[in-house]
Amino acid sequence: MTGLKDRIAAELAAVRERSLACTDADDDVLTRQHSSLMSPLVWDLAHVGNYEELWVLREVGGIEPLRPEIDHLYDAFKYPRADRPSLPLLTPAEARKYISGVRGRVLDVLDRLDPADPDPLRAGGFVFGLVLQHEHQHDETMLATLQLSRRPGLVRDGELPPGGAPAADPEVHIPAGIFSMGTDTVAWAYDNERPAHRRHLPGFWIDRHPVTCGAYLRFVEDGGYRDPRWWLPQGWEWVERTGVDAPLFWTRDGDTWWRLRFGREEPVPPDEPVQHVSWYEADAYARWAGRRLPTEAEWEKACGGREYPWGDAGPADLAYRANLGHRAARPAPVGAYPKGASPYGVEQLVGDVWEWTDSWFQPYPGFRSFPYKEYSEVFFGETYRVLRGGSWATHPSAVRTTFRNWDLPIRRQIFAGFRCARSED
Ligand code: AVJ
Ligand code: FE
Repeated sequence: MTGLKDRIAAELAAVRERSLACTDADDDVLTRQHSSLMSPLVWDLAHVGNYEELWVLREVGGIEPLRPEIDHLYDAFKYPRADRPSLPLLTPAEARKYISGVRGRVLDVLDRLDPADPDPLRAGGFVFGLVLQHEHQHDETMLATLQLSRRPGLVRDGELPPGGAPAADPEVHIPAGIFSMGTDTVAWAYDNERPAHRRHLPGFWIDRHPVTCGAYLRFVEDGGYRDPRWWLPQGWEWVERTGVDAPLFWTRDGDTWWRLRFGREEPVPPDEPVQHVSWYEADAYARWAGRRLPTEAEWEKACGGREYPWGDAGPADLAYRANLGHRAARPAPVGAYPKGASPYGVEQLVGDVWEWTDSWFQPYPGFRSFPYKEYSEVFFGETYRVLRGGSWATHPSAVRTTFRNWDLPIRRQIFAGFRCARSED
């Protein structure tokens, strides 16, 4: 079991390197509120350390609070994001010192861990998986904040494989039948992914690839944002109230469409999955196209029942399987990952863009909150829509085919797109 501890230690080091890279900026950039939707970056930085302190040091390690007076500042439920810049937050230097102090003690707790301990926080190193995934999720949130800040230069941007030729059959048929949804066996899966349960689905068709910017542009140019036929009533109300007429960060200049990406203007790339669309936009596009969004059950069935669409093997050969882990700062063109296809031949399910589904974020039958209600349970209901599959910004340890993300149907700053589905005739 030393293999597991070594892996955890390496992953903890890697995620911290990533968080520090996302916050390698002047104090002014870190303490300013770039958008009322987001926290100042320095809040996310100290919050991940505080979360690690609460769960690893206090809960598992039995260690006394290091700085009990700051807990309330980093409780995500205490103050709305818009109010966080006026709180007496740790400065960037204090935050870095605090989180590294926490981390040193966390490594001591890891050293003493017995992964065979049946306590559910300790078994298989669960609590370390919890804090690792939490920090990666906040790193993705920080990237969304940086994108909203419209600042150039802060974000790593590498090469991606080229796209493929247009698919001969752009839709894939998934036959009717029972499949197993969710998991009992993935060690670090969240409570909302559990328990595994059987579901029957009628046969359906699902897009081989996510919807591209080029396809989405046809909806825009066909007057999709001016025609209430395509929109649910609340979606149409949102269009009228906000005046949106294209994905977030898109602008038109004569006949050319541009998109702003981390402070740089670029022509909208026709073959890239569209991102920065709300659930309402995804839903309206699907209706315009004579289709619908897949349910999350359909999306998960299309993955073929493995931890990643291409198999259960970890992300060792990820570079040619999926665009995850912030290799570049954008989705890859469609067709870039034939080796990442699911057994059904559905591509780019994991990575590139989070995919909106038709489903509300609801508990699975037999759900039990663990280790705390505020991770999943307080969000269940008909308020949040489920997203699946992770984006280019998602780390492979923080996504899998059973992973469930959720957000309000108006949200567009996340790296979210979609694919379409349709029922059998
Ligand atoms: C699962 C991405 C919706 O960011 O609100 C971070 C993850 N939970 N800290 C969020 C999370 C607690 C969560 N999402
Ligand atoms: Fe958090």
